[in-house]
Amino acid sequence: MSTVVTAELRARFARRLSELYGQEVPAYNTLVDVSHEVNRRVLDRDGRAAERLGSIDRVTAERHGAIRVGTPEELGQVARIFGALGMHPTGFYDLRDAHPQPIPVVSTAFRPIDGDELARNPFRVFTSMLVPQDRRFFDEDLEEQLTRFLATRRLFPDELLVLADRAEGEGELSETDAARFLDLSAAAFALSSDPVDRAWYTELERISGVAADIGGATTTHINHLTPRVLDIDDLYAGMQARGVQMIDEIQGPPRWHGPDVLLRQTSFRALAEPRGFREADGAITQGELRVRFGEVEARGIALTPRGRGLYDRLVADVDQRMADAPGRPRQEVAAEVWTAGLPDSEAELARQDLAFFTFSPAERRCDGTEPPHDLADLLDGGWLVAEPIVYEDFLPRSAAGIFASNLSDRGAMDASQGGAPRDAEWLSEAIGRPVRVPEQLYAEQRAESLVRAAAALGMAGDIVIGQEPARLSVPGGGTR
Ligand code: OOG
Ligand code: NI
Repeated sequence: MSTVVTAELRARFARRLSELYGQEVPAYNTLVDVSHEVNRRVLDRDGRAAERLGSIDRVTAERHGAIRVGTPEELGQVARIFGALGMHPTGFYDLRDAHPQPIPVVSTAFRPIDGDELARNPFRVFTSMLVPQDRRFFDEDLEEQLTRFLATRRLFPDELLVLADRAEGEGELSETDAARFLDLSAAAFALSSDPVDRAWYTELERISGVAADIGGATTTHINHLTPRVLDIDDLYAGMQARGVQMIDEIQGPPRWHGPDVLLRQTSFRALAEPRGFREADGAITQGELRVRFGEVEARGIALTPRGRGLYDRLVADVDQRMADAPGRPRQEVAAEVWTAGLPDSEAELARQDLAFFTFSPAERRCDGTEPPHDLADLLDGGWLVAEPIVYEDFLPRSAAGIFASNLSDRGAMDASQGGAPRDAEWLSEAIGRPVRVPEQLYAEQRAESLVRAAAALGMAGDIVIGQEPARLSVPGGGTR
């Protein structure tokens, strides 16, 4: 009897969610259509260069989703379901201190972590967990009510969790079990027809629309599914031309003449969807909620900690200029700041250790000289060729911006109160699984390629980047 291995199960799950979301939110299908048109156009225009950051097959199939849960127990169950799909918690994002709009959640992303798995299917899910213990958002009374409400609900049936554990343990499921797993998991992320308690939902909404979406109902749901495009500015214009109202700006780095780095994202506002409500007198009425939206993204090269430091300084510089002289579009100011501050070629990003690449020996270089040991010298001397490593993760500020753009008001927050401390270690412990550090994953991928390259060049000893032997993982990898 044939079986379904992890990568295939992940690909099927991604397709299944895509079908589901397309039925629930038809504007998503428009977004996917326009994305495909844009990608085809870029491929025609740029030829092979269009596939520099991923094959067209990978990019066309590529999606990320987002879900939101209420407690560490729920997040632990989510981790088991995604574990079955070869998706591991990666990165820690604290959106409670996000600028300019704090959101009462901490987040991680479940994703494949090795190159082969990413190439087979890179599906990832940005997953947020409410922090009812944070006094800046919730008082003691509301924390207690939320905790009680969340403790009584079950988001995922036992049968699903048992199948998930089997899939993760064995690395595969039988066709029958796989079909059942997909039915149950898709159902768990579909918009439920259970009525929402109006008074409870409204009370939470006063604090935060996100708190209401997470803690105001007995179920969870996928709240967006994001295709990847090769030209997000083209897509933005195309969606507006079709009459879809997009948020004001593209989040993340600006459009500029240099290489794409990190992640650029934009979205359209949540659409009204019919939902049942339970009124104070017990009557069930029909109403609507706006919680689910569409988002699209363009991915660039992953930055090293040094490159990320530079990126963060450029963002701060743009903020400062916008504050000093408001009125110009942010993207325009950012493009100027970028042009002045960031090297505009892959070669320079690699030489200055600002972005992550893998390296392989250049084809012909047999003039009898000894290769140097420093990476920049090896690149200058034409010993190595560099291939960019794609950024597979998220940006906290863009994430908070995406959340915020879909809230109808800013909610209430008392900054003078203490916030409950949360970090990657806390999260690892709470869900009983290691939360991977993205920069470490990229650094390992780079280091492996350098070890192979050094061997192929017959070098004794390591290739060094600046002063650091490449084998070391990044200093202060951080969890941003
Ligand atoms: C998640 C928002 C963040 C992204 O792509 O940065 C996100 C949410 O709305 O639950 O998905
Ligand atoms: Ni997203």
